[in-house]
Amino acid sequence: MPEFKPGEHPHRRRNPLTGDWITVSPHRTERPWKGQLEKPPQEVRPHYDPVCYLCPGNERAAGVENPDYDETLVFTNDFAALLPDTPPVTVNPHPLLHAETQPGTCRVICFSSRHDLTLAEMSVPEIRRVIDVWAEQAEELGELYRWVQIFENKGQMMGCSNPHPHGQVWAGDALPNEPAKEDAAQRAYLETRGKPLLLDYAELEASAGVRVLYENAHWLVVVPYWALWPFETLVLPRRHVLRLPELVHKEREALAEALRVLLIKYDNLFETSFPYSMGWHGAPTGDADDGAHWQLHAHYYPPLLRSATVKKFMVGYEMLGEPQRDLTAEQAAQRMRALPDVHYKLSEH
Ligand code: H2U
Ligand code: ZN
Repeated sequence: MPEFKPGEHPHRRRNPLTGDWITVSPHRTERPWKGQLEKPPQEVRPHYDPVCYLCPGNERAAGVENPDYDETLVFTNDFAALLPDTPPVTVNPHPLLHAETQPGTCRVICFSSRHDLTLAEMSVPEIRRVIDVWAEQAEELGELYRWVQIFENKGQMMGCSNPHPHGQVWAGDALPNEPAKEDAAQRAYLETRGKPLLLDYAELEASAGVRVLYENAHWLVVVPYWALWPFETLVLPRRHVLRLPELVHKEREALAEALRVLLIKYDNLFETSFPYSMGWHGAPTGDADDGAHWQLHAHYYPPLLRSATVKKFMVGYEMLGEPQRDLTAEQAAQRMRALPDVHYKLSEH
């Protein structure tokens, strides 16, 4: 038998946060560059769009008018998926039929009053402001609910309804599937190894270097070993932090720098406004334990594979078996590391 080469032989990698496996098929790696790839026309958006429901002063559904804000804006989603006045009930008439209600709330966060910006094109102080709002929301809603999910859906490809830079927060009393898996895995790791899983992982990645695409004194951005999306990344603090509100001033500044570089690299990859879903995971709030097995982190899940228009489909084997990728995490990290950290729109061609 030949010696195993992870860059050549099909193999499976295990996600220690969820226990899920992914198939890696590096021998199939896409012919790197099939000549010039067509770019989608660059969209030019106005600073203010009179029909945008997120722009300052405009009317939203239900006839509410947005204030004339100039930095960020937070409001309760007019079509919230979770509602606070839901009675707590479990229905379980048969082991096969099990449901429970979940009181909660949903909010929308505008990252900027400017309709034409994205986080990738915002300055460090402007991104820092968004981080502060995320932390405020995590703090405020964490006092009311067990799980506060801060996220951003960016781009039409991800089903985002409006290009105005914004994210969402959904908060509820249940621990959803993904954080529930991460909770169990991190708890078990701390019990057996005596250290938080993702703190150990950050140290491992920092010393290996091969999957790191950006680092500063407080943060590490990596393509995780077990990434399933081609250019998936994980943003990790270098010290033990349970939740966003705990981040101190210089950590928030450094995070704004890290996110800015990451998002610029993403846009530069295919010279397009890069679509993704991202979100923060931190210790649940109000559990009996202190959540010390948790480590704060952000996941970025971008769908693009080969160009501004070619996305990866999670279908077939991936729906029925398990996710599969061609490009290895190491190759993706190398590609991203090599990209400039000046936004393509600002650099001379
Ligand atoms: P996306 O990020 O997925 O496009 O969602 C934007 C949210 O804005 C969506 O959840 C809400 C939608 O319910 N929304 C309002 O709260 N008010 C409106 O007037 C339109 C959209
Ligand atoms: Zn707008």
